[in-house]
Amino acid sequence: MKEIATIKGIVIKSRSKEFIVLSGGKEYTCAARGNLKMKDKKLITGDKVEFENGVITKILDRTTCIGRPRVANVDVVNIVIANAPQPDFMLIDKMIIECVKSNIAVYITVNKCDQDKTLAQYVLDNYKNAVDKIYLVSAVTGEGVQSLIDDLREKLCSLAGQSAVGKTSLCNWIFTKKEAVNTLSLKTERGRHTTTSREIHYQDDLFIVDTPGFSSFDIQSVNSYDLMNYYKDFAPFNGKCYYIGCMHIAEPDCLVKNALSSGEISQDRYNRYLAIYKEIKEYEKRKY
Ligand SMILES: Nc1nc2c(ncn2[C@@H]2O[C@H](COP(=O)(O)OP(=O)(O)OP(=O)(O)O)[C@@H](O)[C@H]2O)c(=O)[nH]1
Ligand SMILES: [Mg+2]
Ligand SMILES: [Zn+2]
Repeated sequence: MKEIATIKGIVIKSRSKEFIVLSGGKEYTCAARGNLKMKDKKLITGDKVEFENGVITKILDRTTCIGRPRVANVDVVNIVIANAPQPDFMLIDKMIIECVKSNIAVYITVNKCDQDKTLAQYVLDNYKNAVDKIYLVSAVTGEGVQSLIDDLREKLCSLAGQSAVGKTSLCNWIFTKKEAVNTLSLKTERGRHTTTSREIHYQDDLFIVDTPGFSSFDIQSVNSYDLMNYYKDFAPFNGKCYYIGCMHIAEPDCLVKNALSSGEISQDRYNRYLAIYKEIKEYEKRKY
């Protein structure tokens, strides 16, 4: 009897009922065994799998997985922002919270720096202690992209962010050195070629997932009393305020609030912390 070899690989994209699995540098088109299509353990891009004869038989345990972008085993989430469309910093802060909570490294890449540099300065001033790395790039001129590439080697990186910030353009530049050609629709501020699926692009030791843009983010799984722990910029102060268990809200002698006046913590980031805290509190009130 002929033996069937089980091979391990990673799902790089899916289309309807087909999954493309990368293994040993080759791509295999596979179907999934019925029980791998159930809602709670549905196969997604980034999943490491076992397959045999074109059928995926097993999903290996995921190291990481956040709700948005929904990609498994990501090492780095790279939040892409641009001067247009205007950044939604509440959305960005929520993404950072979710990544820190899930132990995923988080970078911010300010794209379209060929157009404008004020956003770049804002991000450097307000996010230097909040995320792991910040890159200032242009997917049109290619400026700044090489240092991003150098930091992404041997990691699975998922791009994330609002529609039309240039995630696909950045991918195009990284993998083909060709600039983006599609134009921004003025009416919707969305690219005309808006991405609809999550796909891993790869070359040598670079693995980057292009994802569809989004404009809302759910952090209902975060507890209000844990929230401060997902702010890396608060880390030097957490647990050191006058009140044991200070959440840096209305408590007196709070080191985080003191750090606002010295500029060590960004006032804007802190204001959004209060707003997000309030949102979570309201959600918790409705729930219990
Ligand atoms: N000036 C300038 N325009 C850019 C740059 N990067 C992207 N664009 C333009 O921005 C628009 C949107 O780019 P996309 O790459 O489609 O954006 P996206 O983030 O993939 O959008 P979704 O797939 O909808 O999430 C296009 O018109 C691009 O040509 C850049 O660095 N500079
Ligand atoms: Mg896109
Ligand atoms: Zn405090």
